[in-house]
Amino acid sequence: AAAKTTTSAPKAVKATSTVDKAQVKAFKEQVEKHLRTTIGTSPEKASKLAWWQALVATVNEDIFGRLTDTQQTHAKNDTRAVHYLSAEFLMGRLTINNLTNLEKFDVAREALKEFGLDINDICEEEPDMALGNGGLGRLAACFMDSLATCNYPCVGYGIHYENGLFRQEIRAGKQVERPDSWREYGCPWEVCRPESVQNIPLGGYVEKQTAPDGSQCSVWHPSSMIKGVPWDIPVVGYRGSSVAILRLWESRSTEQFNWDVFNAGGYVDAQTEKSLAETISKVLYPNDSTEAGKELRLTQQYFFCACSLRDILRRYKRSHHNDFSEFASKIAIQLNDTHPTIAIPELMRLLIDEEGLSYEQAWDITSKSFNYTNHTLLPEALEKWPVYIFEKLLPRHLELIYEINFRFLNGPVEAKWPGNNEMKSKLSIIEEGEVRKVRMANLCVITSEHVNGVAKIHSKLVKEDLFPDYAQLWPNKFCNVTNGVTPRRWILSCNRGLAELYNDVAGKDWPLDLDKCEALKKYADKKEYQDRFMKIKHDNKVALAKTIKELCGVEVDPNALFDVQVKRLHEYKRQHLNLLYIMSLYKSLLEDPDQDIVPQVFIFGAKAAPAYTLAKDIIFAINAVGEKINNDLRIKGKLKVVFIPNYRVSLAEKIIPAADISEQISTAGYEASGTSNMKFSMNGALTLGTMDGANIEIVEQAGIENNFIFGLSVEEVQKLKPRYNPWDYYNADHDLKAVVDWLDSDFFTPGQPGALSSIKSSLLNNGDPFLVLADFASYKAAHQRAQKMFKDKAKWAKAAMINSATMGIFSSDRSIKDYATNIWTLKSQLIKK
Ligand code: OX2
Repeated sequence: AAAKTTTSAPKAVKATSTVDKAQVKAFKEQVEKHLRTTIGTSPEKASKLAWWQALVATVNEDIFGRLTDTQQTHAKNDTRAVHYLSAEFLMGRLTINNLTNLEKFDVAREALKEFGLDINDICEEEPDMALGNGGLGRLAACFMDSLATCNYPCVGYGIHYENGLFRQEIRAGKQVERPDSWREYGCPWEVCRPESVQNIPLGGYVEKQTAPDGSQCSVWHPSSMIKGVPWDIPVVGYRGSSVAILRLWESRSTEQFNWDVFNAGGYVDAQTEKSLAETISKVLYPNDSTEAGKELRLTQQYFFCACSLRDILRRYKRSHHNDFSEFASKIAIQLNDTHPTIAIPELMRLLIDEEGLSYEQAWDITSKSFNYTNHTLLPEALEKWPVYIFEKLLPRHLELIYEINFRFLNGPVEAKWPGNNEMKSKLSIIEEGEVRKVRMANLCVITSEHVNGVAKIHSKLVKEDLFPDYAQLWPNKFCNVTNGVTPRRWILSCNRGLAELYNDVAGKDWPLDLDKCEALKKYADKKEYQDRFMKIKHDNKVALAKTIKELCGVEVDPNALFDVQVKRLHEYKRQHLNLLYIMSLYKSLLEDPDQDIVPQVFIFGAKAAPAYTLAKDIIFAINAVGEKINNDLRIKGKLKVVFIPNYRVSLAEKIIPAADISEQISTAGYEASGTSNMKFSMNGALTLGTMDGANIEIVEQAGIENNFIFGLSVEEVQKLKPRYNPWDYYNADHDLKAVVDWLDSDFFTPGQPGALSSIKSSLLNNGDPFLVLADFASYKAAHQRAQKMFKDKAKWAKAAMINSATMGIFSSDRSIKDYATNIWTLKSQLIKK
């Protein structure tokens, strides 16, 4: 029956939500109280920053009560808990998310309105907590939200970087990196916990001692001590269920001043020592999917793992004293990629050297406690640390790694492949060569109970291509947990219009059970619902157009198709494939300015690792091409290209709800999962993408007919790669040749011929491993299909609605429940108030 004729069917027309007046009044009073007594100002004088601080103080009153309840319940029940170790947590802003999860957003908005303030405007004062690079760090943040929401006992452990990911400025089209001091004026969400400070040894040497019974033991004499200071950030679950803790470690010197040096007149030297210790948590390494390979980076990793493990042990011993027999049944540790691998030998060391357990007992506990998530197959991302760095920083850990390796090679490997030295050297934790190296991923696989990839296809490749020999030894160790994203941040908080639509068609519980959104599917053919859905999209596009005007100075038309690619800049993600297509579209418009094409806005956002020259060249090229196109009157505004500087979580929240097309165009087999692909689909964008990562599972849900799939499959890529000759494609396709050659001219860079040549060269010389030219023709065809569909408004609306409605499985609640059931054997705990 049509929605109109059925009385029980929800209305497609927007309902106005009502907010309880008494609650608004109470909230208003609380904010004013904090403004006066916490911040020390008044409504008449307060700056926006002060208002924001007062708002946070108000929210914190709620949060800390619930935090205490959560911790008391867990302590009383002595629950098993998961400890999520991650070098990155990309939290973004917390205010709107916390208000949303406490179901106080509407109340807060109305309360601030009565002071004449716009809540969104006030919340713009909050700096992003950008303690991560991209997908891996944001995944950890979504997981914290889901762990709290689903009431799983947990702690997130990471590094309290003084500087998060650099702030990107674009000057004359080029990326310039600036420091990001996100807590320069303090962060009101975090609480320092001096009572849980840890001291971490570093450097020095190992002394062999012989015990009275003749057995050998090792004594580590470290050369320095670093203090680890914990900062806690509470993470509120949806509807305030439980409050999880994210504990981030800051490094400090153990002595404020080295008094001996100071007294001897060495004031400056004393300060140097202090600043060396503080360097450890100073800055996040800005590499995404590439290892840094720097001594300081290993020190960072060890520092936060050592602090976290002591914290875990301290808490365990509070209820179990020195009896470690229950350790593995109480503690699960998840390694978010190989960055925290050093926690493995550190736990061994703590159990053997400090708690007096035997090697066998320690190994039994350690190998039952750890699990490892792999996030990439890129060889340049697989961490390998030179043995000489270990000798210098962590000599005792190196000794333990050798021992683990020796027992592994002479145990399981020898049993399976007797006398096979080739297999031993392949599976060894140590890579032989001019510089001997420790392969961190091997140590993870050997130790962990479970090893998982992050999307079906990726997990298959992890098992079959990356670790095939380990999979023969332990076939059941390998599993899949497809990534997910939190619908609280990625729909409810960032797309209020869509959230209301779902409230109307699916009831109010969809943020806790995203499968409920499927209810929208049955209205996907109904004009009034299509209109409402596309009106929401249009409003979001109007808002984004305003942001683009502010940030890029470019006028864009909200009626145009918004085609978006936002993610870290990397050759495998192929922003340059997108650019080649834009150039070919521009070229065809120049040849025939009157052709009937859909007006399009191509939107980019991307940071490049500062040392990744080609990635920076691609940013420059996008800006140069955009500059030319946006100012070319001949094409009558049919095409716009914008590069939004300093892409980050808070920008994603504005961009994603406004996208019509989501560009997910990695070379098949390279993007482990992708997570923005899920956010885009949830918000009603159609995916223009390859059969890679989670795109495959997205299309499985939403239907291939509602998306634009193109390009070589994983198998085709694997087959083509060894014989790929880019010149064949270049010579065979006129249009392609013309745009590639355009890069050599000074057409886009007047007076600077060759300024974009590095891109051409990367595509043609040395055989481009990302096969950009091989996918060009099919990419172009996909765009043509998209344009055609966009002209059919009803068809597009239906496809967009189906995409949004079918993303239930990509809620990070589902991912976390998969981890809890299949990997952690963890039960949720209802919190008593
Ligand atoms: C990213 C992967 O590149 C991305 O595909 C995935 O969605 C994300 O992790 C979360 O799993 N650094 N970042 C990643 O891997 C590494 C290493």
